[in-house]
Amino acid sequence: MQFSLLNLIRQSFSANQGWTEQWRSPAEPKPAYDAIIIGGGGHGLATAYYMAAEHGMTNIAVVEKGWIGGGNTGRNTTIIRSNYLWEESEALYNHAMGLWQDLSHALNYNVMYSPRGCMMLAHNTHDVQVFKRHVHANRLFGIDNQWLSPEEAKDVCPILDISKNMRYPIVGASLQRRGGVARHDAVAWGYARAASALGVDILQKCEVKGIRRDASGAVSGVDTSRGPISTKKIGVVAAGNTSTVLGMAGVRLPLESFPLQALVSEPIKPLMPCVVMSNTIHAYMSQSDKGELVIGAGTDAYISYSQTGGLHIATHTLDAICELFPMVRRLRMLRNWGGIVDVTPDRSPIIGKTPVPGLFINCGWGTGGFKATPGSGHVFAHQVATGEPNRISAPFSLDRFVSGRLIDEAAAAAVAH
Ligand code: FAD
Ligand code: PYC
Repeated sequence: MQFSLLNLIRQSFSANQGWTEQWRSPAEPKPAYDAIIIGGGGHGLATAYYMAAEHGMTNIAVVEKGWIGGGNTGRNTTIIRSNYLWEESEALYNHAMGLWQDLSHALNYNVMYSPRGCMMLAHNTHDVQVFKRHVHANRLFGIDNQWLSPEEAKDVCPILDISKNMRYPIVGASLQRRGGVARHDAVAWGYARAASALGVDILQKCEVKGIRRDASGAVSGVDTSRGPISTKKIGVVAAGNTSTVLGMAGVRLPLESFPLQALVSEPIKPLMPCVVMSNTIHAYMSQSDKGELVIGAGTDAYISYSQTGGLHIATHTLDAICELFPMVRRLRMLRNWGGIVDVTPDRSPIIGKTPVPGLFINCGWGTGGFKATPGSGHVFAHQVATGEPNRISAPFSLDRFVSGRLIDEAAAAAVAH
């Protein structure tokens, strides 16, 4: 091969894209699978991977209406943390945090997990009380989290403005040092390649349009845009579309859908060493390895299936960002986009059985499911493979909305719910 800069670039590009060479969607779905997972986002692909890797189920398929990672997995701002309040959530998100540590090795794919620290800013007495409560609850559970004065927060993130004459002065912050970010689409690709290597079929451009049931009412297959597929087990992991898919089996869920949006700036040299989030003013920011500042906004205030979101929400967020970090005021924004998040009444996910035998759900992650991807896939794989929840996922069953044992994490994400 001719040695030239162009060839080197080509080689390195094809090396980065190696996943396309190493797994392929089969030309046709098989007529029958032992189980299918609806939704080829990170959660669905992780579920399939763990079903194959840990439960020996390899005659399974992930059925995706678009392309893998094209939903919220490829649209989120990749913040990873486990500083939730209640023990059920601490167990779930910290299980994910544990899996993130070694995920690149486990998948043999660099998901670029970067534990650079996740800071949550307090702007008033209420924030201080809430975040200190989280710090104490987390430490009791064995999760790292610490309280910082404004000066200590600025030591960690020097571009923070901690002057006292701001509209929303910073009066303290919590910091989870193991929190951080990862490369979102690499997570989808890594799970896809590893699952495929174990025999899992990944069917892209294959939309599920109906759920078939046998005479006893149990699931017997799905109708898709590429034809019918028989199966006795279905796991639905279709964020933003869960109610539509479950509606195909006559199941109604306590979910509402909202657009959540994000934007990135033009790339600049490294200036942001950690993730900084503000619940109170609905803004958060980190810096990607490409140099772009990754900025997130709140949800729209009304239910919608739009994958954009209101412009005023992004504008408000940028006002807040400019106040928190005055030195970024002159930056231009490159792109903005939105995703549709499914939100439950207690802002915790639903993982488990449905009233239809053989039909399982994993949904309601709202604005915060990316960080959970490995843990969510791991516990849901156990649910679909064995038919029963494990110790970590059991509290998140659908029947908590009947029993009243809610897991109220309404203050869990630093964005408006
Ligand atoms: P998705 O990636 O959306 O996958 C679901 C898939 O199901 C889609 O690919 C879709 O095409 C497919 N599907 C739907 N219907 C059908 C059908 N009928 N047939 C076949 N396939 C179907 N979380 C964090 O933890 N940290 C963050 O910083 C963060 N930031 C966010 C920022 C934004 C702007 C958004 C929108 C979300 C953010 N989240 C964040 C939330 C996070 O992105 C989601 O909770 C998580 O990615 C959900 O993953 P998933 O695999 O369940 O969903
Ligand atoms: O859950 O950490 C989170 C989050 C940040 C932005 C959106 N969700």
